Amino acid sequence: MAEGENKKIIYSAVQPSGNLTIGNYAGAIRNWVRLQEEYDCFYAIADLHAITVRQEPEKLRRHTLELAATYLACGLDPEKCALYVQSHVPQHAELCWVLNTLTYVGEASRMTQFKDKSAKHADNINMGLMDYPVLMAADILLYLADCVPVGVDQKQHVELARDIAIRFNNRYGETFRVPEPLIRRDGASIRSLQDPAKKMSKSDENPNAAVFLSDDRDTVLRKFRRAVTDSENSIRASEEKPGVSNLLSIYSAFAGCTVEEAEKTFEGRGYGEFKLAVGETVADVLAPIQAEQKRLLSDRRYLTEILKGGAERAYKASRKTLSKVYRKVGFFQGE
Ligand code: ATP
Ligand code: LTN
Repeated sequence: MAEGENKKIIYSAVQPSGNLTIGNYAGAIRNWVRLQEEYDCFYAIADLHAITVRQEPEKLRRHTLELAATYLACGLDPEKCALYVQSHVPQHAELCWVLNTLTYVGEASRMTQFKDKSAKHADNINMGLMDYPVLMAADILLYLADCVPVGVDQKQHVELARDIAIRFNNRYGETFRVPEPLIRRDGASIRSLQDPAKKMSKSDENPNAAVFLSDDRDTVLRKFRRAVTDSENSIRASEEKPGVSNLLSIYSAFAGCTVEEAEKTFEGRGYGEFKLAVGETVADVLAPIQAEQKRLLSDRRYLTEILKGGAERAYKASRKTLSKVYRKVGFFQGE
């Protein structure tokens, strides 16, 4: 990038809704670490989003601090990016309100995640669940983000954020930048180890479906040993082999190679050996992250300071956008 040229802005977040899975790592955080070297990055802990499904207050608080420690342990550097808790910056909820008036109930109710979560939490289809992508649009647009690194499952939400930005700009004049989703070819959609038709999710009821960043080596190896494959005994990626394809993409994300290279590595080998190798590769990456996370969690004062500093940066960056929005929509802001 040429000297003096403004750096691109990156925005992303994860909900503190439980232990992170290797899907969150491969699809999101791993990429954030790379991006912080070159861009202005804002990475939030999306607690406002998390309460759209029921959370126990004490657990939510604990998961928030654990997620902050995970961010740092995965290599995010608070000098290079703003790491903060979404609810510490009131502009998110404020902009969301304005954007709600530009979003149609029809389009929000057509979102895949809304339909999935409504089915899963049929006793709690609350307004927040439907508003979820609008709050996400507010997150992204507040910082005038150029790119949003996420897994495939969030692409539709980023597209809605784009539509809302364009709609606002058309109605009130150029205000928001129209963001692009940034989705990696590999690792962007890690599937459940028990049912590869589903994405690996931190809130799956089946404990063997997901590998958590906090799982110890034996647990990781056991979960991979039990992973669903097929009866063919041939290690190649293909639509008819969702279990094996998933293991190959996990391996490629954690070993730092392409799926084609992974196929070559395991050519002619048996499933047992393959699963063990995938498990070992994942466990090797997780071990130093776990050690660092544990160390960080024993220093809550430090974590609190980092989050405070991140929130101050985020506050400053987003305040300008919000007051511009308030002016554009016609809110009186004093003579
Ligand atoms: P929940 O189960 O509580 O809905 P989740 O596991 O789906 O949570 P999120 O907090 O919604 O996790 O997602 C955080 C980030 O991780 C997003 O960028 C999302 O796209 C990415 N992500 C989540 N699951 C996967 C997956 N299985 N493969 C790749 N990326 C994923
Ligand atoms: N909904 C996202 C988390 C999230 C997010 C965002 C991601 C909240 N706000 C803004 C990107 C940009 C998820 O991954 N479930």
